Amino acid sequence: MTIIITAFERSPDGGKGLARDTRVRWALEEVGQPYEVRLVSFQAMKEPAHLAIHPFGQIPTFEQGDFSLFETGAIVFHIAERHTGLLPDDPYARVRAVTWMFAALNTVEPAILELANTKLLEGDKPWTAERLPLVEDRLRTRLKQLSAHIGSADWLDGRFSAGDLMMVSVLLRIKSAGILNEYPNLTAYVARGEARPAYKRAFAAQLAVNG
Ligand code: GTB
Repeated sequence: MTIIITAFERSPDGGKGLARDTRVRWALEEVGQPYEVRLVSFQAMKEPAHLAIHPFGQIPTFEQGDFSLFETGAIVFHIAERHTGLLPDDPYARVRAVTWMFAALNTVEPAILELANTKLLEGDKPWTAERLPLVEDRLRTRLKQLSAHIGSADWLDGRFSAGDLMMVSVLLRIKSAGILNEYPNLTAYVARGEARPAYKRAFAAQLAVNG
């Protein structure tokens, strides 16, 4: 049964690959599963047909026949569970990889989103000049901890896993912000993710739509 994902009809990032369909495309490319994409407008995302598969009216979604999913964590986990290549066989290594997926989404991504929101949504507010350094320092705390964990390793826990896919995807959001460059091993970690052939195919596919 064909896998269909949804993505922005036109991503506001103009093809930088920062919208969250890229991580789903990447996961599908890693496990060698073909997929189709249904492009949706901002308006269509809020209409009943889309709300039936995504209660919050967002992208991406995943459909296969009658089955549908939303939330990139759940989608990437489902892909990784059903196909080989993204989760180790050893049950303990497997749950550690899943732990890193949660860590990416629950511990690192919120600090990155807080910075993005402070700059993009509150940049013109009178308190932003005072608040921004606090938000940046909270993110630095997380990046420093992550950097200490990775050290000189290539990946978070042995071989590349869905945990790395999610962590690299999350960190890509701050690649151009400068703050990531304060942690050279994290910059190198993100570059290793971007160098994977599966990532390159995913990036090219979204660029073909948004570039
Ligand atoms: N927790 C959900 C998940 O992981 O699936 C979050 C999904 C989400 O935020 N989707 C966004 C969306 O549909 C697109 S990815 N937004 C439309 C809406 O809420 O109405 C977030 C995103 C958007 C744009 C950029 N960009 O332009 O750089 C980057 C990331």
